[in-house]
Amino acid sequence: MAGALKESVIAQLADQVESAQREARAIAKLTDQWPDLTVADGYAVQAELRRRYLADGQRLVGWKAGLTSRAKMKQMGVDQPCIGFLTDAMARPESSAISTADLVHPRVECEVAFVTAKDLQGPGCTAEMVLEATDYVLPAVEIIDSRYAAFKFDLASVIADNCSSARFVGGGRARYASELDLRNLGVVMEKNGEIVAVAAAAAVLGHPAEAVAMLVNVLAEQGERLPAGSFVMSGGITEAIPVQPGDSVIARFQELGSVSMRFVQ
Ligand code: OOG
Ligand code: MG
Repeated sequence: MAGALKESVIAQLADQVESAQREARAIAKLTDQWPDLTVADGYAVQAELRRRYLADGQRLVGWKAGLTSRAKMKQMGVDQPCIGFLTDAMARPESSAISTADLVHPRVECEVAFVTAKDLQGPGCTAEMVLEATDYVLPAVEIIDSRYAAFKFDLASVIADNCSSARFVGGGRARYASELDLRNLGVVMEKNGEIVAVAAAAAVLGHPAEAVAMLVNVLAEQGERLPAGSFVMSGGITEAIPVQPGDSVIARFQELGSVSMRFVQ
């Protein structure tokens, strides 16, 4: 690829992000050091991270779309969505206590998650194709944690940091997408008993299945497809809310039940 960073540089950048993730330490965004870092370079770093985590025994369970709602793009000052990978090591059970000791500055966001029953392959994947391939949907909360100082980044840097992926909790009630009006599905996020965010799933690219289609098309650019049985989060519907030890969070989804968790040291 013209202008793409050398493999040795990609490996060096992956070293920086990997140690920041493993040690829960904030680092300068990669573009401070490499101002010409492109989105493609960011995905090359992310792919190297994925290769390392899988080589280390983690299992790939799915993918996430990020920066798919106006609220999120505005909050983060980025104007395009991104994708990231999810492994079993990031999953936490519903209603559990989640430690923040191994996170830098966690934030929570409500998302609609899809579980696929058929392979999806881009380019040209559409929301209709996603819905056709979907087994069921369920509510999820993603705990994101940028490894960049002050949670500030640009698109290439956040992609290299696996789109801020850290933890995720799926739960509530699984439902067939065909039985729901996913566009108008409302969500309410409560922290310590107070409502901190309210929105409808249409905030995600007009329909959350559009976000999954986008994800499949980005995977295709990397020569990959989304295999049947994947768990896919479609992106924060509301802005992300910071959490600290002692906080309890409940995300209530219309038709899909709720997902709760608390945070401990
Ligand atoms: C990037 C991750 C965004 C979402 O759902 O929008 C994301 C970030 O905001 O740190 O996961
Ligand atoms: Mg998210």
